[in-house]
Amino acid sequence: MDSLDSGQKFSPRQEQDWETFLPATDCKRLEKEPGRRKKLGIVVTVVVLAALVALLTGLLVWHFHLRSDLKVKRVYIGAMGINNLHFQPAFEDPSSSQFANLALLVSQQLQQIYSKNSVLAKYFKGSMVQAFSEDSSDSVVAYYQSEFNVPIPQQDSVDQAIESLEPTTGSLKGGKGRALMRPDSGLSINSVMSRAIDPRLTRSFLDRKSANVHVREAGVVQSPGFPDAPYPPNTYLQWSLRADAGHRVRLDFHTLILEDDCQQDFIKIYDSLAPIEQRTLTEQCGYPHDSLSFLSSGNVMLLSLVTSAKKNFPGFRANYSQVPVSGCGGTFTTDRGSFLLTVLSLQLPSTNHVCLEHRGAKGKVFNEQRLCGSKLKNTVITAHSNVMTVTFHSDSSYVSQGFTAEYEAFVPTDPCPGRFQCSNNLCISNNLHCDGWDDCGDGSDEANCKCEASQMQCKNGRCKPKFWRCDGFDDCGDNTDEENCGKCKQGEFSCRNGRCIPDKLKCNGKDDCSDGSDESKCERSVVLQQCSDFTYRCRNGHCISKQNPECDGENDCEDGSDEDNCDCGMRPYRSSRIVGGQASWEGEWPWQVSLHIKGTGHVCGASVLSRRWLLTAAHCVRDSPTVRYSQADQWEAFLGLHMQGQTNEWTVRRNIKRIVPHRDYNPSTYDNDIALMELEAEVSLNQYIWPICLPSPTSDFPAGQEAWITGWGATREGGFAATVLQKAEVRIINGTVCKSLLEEEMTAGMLCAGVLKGGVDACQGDSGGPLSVTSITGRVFLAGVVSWGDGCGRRNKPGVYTRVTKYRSWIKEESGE
Ligand code: 4AZ
Repeated sequence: MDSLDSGQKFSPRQEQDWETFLPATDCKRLEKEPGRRKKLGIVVTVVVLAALVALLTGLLVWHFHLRSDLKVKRVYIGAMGINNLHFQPAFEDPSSSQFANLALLVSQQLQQIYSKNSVLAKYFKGSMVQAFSEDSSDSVVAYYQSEFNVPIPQQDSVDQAIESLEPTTGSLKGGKGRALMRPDSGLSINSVMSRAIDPRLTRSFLDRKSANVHVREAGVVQSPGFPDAPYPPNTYLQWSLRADAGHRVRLDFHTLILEDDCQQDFIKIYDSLAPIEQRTLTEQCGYPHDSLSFLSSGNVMLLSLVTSAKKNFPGFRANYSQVPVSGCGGTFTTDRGSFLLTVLSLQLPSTNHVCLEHRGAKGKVFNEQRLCGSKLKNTVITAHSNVMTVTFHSDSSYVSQGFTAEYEAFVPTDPCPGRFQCSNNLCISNNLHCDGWDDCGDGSDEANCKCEASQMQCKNGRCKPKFWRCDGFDDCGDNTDEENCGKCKQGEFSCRNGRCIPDKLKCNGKDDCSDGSDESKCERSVVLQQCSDFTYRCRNGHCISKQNPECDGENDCEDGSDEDNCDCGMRPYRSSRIVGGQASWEGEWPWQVSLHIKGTGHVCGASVLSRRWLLTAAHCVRDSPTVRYSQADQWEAFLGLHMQGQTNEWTVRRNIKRIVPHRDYNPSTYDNDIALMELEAEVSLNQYIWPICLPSPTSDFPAGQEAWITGWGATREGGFAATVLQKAEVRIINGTVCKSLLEEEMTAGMLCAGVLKGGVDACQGDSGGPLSVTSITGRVFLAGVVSWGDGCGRRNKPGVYTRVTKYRSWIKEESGE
C-alpha cells in the first residue's frame, strides 16, 4: 500500500509541468515569471557551487601531490654491526657515559653515511641510538632510529636510498673482517640494516613505555593488569629481553588473548633490540591456540604490544629464560636421534636453505637437495650411503623459526623394519596402514588396500566402513561412497520407505511414495493433500512441500504462518570451550548465554529464545550432592557476554524465575536432555542479545551439513575453561554412523555432530549451549543443545546434542515460544 500512495503524490507535479507548455494568457504568463527567475537563480547557484568544488579539489590535489615543499616525517629503524669494539656491560645502561659516548659516535657515523648519498643528505634530520647488544663474536650491535623530513613525492626514493645502504649478501660472506666503511669516527662497520618502521608503531596517540629485562633468572612477563583486568588502551609497550653472552633468550607463552584484528591490537617479537621488520619472529593477535615458543639467535629479543582504544582483552603472560648456545653442527653416529635448529631464515626461497648433502666414500657430493620455505613438514630425505651432511644457510634478511629433524639409520633392504613404508619414505606403525586415515601425509598408506568384510572399497583404493555408504558425506575423498545410493533405477526417485517412483513425480504435490518423502524436499511450495512426518505444517493445518520453509523470507503457507515470529537468528547490526575452536567476534553469537551458579561462576551455556526464555540442557539443572542446581535462585544468566569476568555496558545479568526441565529427562542415558529457564525480568533485544530461531519439527539437518558450536567450556579434555567465547565448525553426522562409533545408547532425541578426525568438539562447560545451523537465507537455527560425548575431541567420537526439532512442541507448550 505504501508504494501506491507515494505514486499518487507525484501526480500534481506532472500536471504543473504540463501547464508550462500550454498556451497561456498574459495574466498566466505573469504568474509564471517569478518561477522562471527562481529557476535561473538555481542554475546560477549550481554552476557557482560546481566551480567552487572543482577549485577546491584542484587545490587539494596540488597541496598533497604536487607541492614539493610539503614534507612528512619518515622514521627508519636499523641495526649497525661494529666490529672493532668489544661489548662492555656499561653499553646496556643508557645512563652510562660509555653508552652516551658510543651513541654519539654511531650518530656521527650515520650522519656521515647519509651525507654520502645525495637523496638522504638532503632530507636527514637526526638519529637516536636506542640500545646496544653484542653479537656472537663479542663485538657490538647498535640499534638506532633515523628521522628524515621528506617531500611527499620523494618518499619512495628515500626508502630505496636507505635500502641501498645495506651490504649485499655477497659482502657479508666475507664476515666480520670485511668493513663496510672506516670513517673518521674510528668505528669499523660491517653491516647496516634499516627499514621504514611499521606505521602501526608510530601512531601519535599511543602511550609509549619500555622495560629492560635480564632473563638470567627465569621469570614472567605479562601485559598490564593480566589476568584480572584488560590491558590498557592506546598503548605501545616494549620489553627488551637480554640474556648473558653465549646464551639465547627463550620466551614461552602461557596465555595470549588479544583482539582478533591485528590492525588494532597485536604483539610482535623481534630477533633484535629494535623493531626491524626483517627481524620479526612473529606477529600475533586474537587467540592463537598453537603453542607459542620463541628462541633468539643472539642474546637479545624484543617483545612489543600495541593496543587500540576499543576492545581490550586480558592480554598475555609469557615465561622467559635463557638457554646456552649449543654448538651448531656436529656428527651423529647413533642409529636414531633428532636435532633442532631455531631462528633461521626459511622464508626467502632463493637465498635461504637447508641443504642435505649426500657424500660418497671420497667426500664427493652426488646428491644435493635444498629445502626452504615453510612446507617442510613430513619431508623425508634418504641417503644411499651411510653419510649425510646437513648444512644450513641463513642470509642477513628475514628470520623465522627454523626446523627440527629426526634421523634414523636403516638397512637398505629393509628401510622400515616392522613398520609400513610410505611413498614419501616415512615409516609408520603397521596398524595405521589401511585404517581409513591418511597417516603418511601423501595418502600412500590408504591406497590399494584390501578391504575387510565390514569395509567398502573406494575407487581411490581406500577402505571405509560399509555403513558410511550413502550417508551424505564424502568419506572416500573421491565421493565413491556416495555414488549410486538409491536402489532405484536411473530416472527414479528413492523414497524413504524404499519404494521407487519416477523422478518426475517428485514435488508434484501428490504423495506418490506414500510416506510423503517425495514431497518433503521441494524447492517450490505446494499445498499437499496429506501431511506426513516430513512435511511442514502451517498454522491452518495445511502441509506444504517446501523443505525448511520457516523464516526464509517467502510466504509459503496460505496463512503466512511460516514467516511468523521470525525476529530471530540474525546478527542484527553486525559490522564487520570448545576444543579446536577459535575466539568469536563480539556480537557474533548474540543468542549465547552464560549460566552461572551465583558466587561460583560459569557452569553451562544456554540460548536466548525470546526476551524472557532461555533453552539449556536438563543435565545442567540436576542437583548434585553439594549444589542445588535445580533451584532457580541458585542461578544467574549473563546475556550479551563475550569474556568471562568482564561485563560491559551491553552485558545483562538476570536472575532466573523458573526452571522447566523435561519431565522425561533420563540422567543415565541423557535422553530428553533439555530444559527451559524463565528470566525474572525480560531483557531488551539489541546487537549483543538476540534470539536464535527454533526449527519446526520437520526441519531437516542432513548429515554433512555445517554447524557451529559455541561456548566458554574447556579447550581440551580435562583442561581449563575459555575466557573468550569460543566457536568451532563441525558437521552433522549420520545417526547410524554415530551409533556405531559411540558405545552408549543413542536415542531419537539425540543428534551427532563433530569432526571425526578429532580435535574439534564441545567439552565440559559448553553443555546447554547451542549447536547452530545457518539457513540459505543466512538465518541461524538451533539444531541442537550441547549434551554429552565420549571425552572431548577424540578421533571417531562425535559430540552428542539434544535434537531440538523433537522438542519443538514441548517448548511451545511449556513457554509459549
Ligand atoms: C560436558 O561435560 C561435556 N564432547 C559436553 C560435551 C561433550 C563432552 C562433555 C562432547 O559438559
